[in-house]
Amino acid sequence: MKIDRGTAERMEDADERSAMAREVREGLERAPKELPPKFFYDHRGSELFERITRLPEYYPTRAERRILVEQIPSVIAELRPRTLVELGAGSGEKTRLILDAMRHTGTLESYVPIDVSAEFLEQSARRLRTDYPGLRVEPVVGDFLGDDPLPTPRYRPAIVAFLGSTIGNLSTEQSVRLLTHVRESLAPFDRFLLGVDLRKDVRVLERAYNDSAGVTAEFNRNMLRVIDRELGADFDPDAFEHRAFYDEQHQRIEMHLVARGDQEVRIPGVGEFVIADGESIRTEISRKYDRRSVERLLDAAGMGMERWMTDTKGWFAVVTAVRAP
Ligand code: SAH
Ligand code: AVI
Repeated sequence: MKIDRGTAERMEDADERSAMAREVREGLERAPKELPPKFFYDHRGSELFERITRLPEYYPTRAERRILVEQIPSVIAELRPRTLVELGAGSGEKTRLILDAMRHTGTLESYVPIDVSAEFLEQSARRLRTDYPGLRVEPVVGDFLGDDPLPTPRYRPAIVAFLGSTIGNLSTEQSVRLLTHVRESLAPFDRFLLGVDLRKDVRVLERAYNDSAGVTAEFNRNMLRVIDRELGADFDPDAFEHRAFYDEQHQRIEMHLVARGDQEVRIPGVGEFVIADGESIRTEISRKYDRRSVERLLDAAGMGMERWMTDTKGWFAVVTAVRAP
């Protein structure tokens, strides 16, 4: 992970590209084919995600925001944190509710947003520096699934936040590994703040990933545009159909890109691939949780849940957790 005390920078382009080439090759050689969701997020992908958060069908952002508005002031008043570290920060819009509460208690000193979307991260960091004079904003461009430990908070107590149910986009192994890194970064008075989307009526879930304006479909196809640009591949994104459905057995949404007609794709330095008519590439899973499954996950990473906070419909939860003794 690359720490930049001032401006976010891209990783060395060559390193970044060869890591991407390896992951794309592995994913397309797998049966069924699968690509990691982090490849959605170039600047356009981050903007498309922001549009998703405002769609009438996509309830998670609004539900989480409501919980934070109502509950975060008391959490912050109790913990009096000086640093906020945030995984997959994105635009940092909801984060402002936490920063405002920290400013209100007079403890706000440092904010460390971590994200793969370099340009977008820097843009939101600039806005935050303007809006929170005196706040140290220290963005880190990088993959939170990498081997590096998470950045050490400059001032404690600290909160490490992972909002938006981005955890749901990870496999169980990836989640436990990442949360173990989170636990290792926590001191006894620090807290982990996690946002998770909850299980609910399948129709509500499926609508959220199949919006009528087609923004989620564009977000999904954006992954192929990113691979075309970064690796010189020749995917035709419009030759792939967006498909999203709820898998009851695994309690998760799956998002796929389904080939319309046989697709032959050349990726320089990676290989040539045929995606047959009707064959799909899985681009994302989005797990849905209940209280027990979150407790189990935290427990597996050596953390214990403290607070469980939900919206009135019980559609989303924000939890605080502490390092187990
Ligand atoms: N936290 C925001 C954004 C969620 S979108 C919210 O709740 O609205 C998911 C964010 O995680 C994006 O900004 C994306 O760029 C980032 N992201 C996805 N995979 C990542 C990875 N492996 N490492 C670092 N950031 C990642
Ligand atoms: C970022 N992540 C939690 C979103 C989700 O709901 O799984 C990404 C997303 N995919 C389609 N719509 C939104």
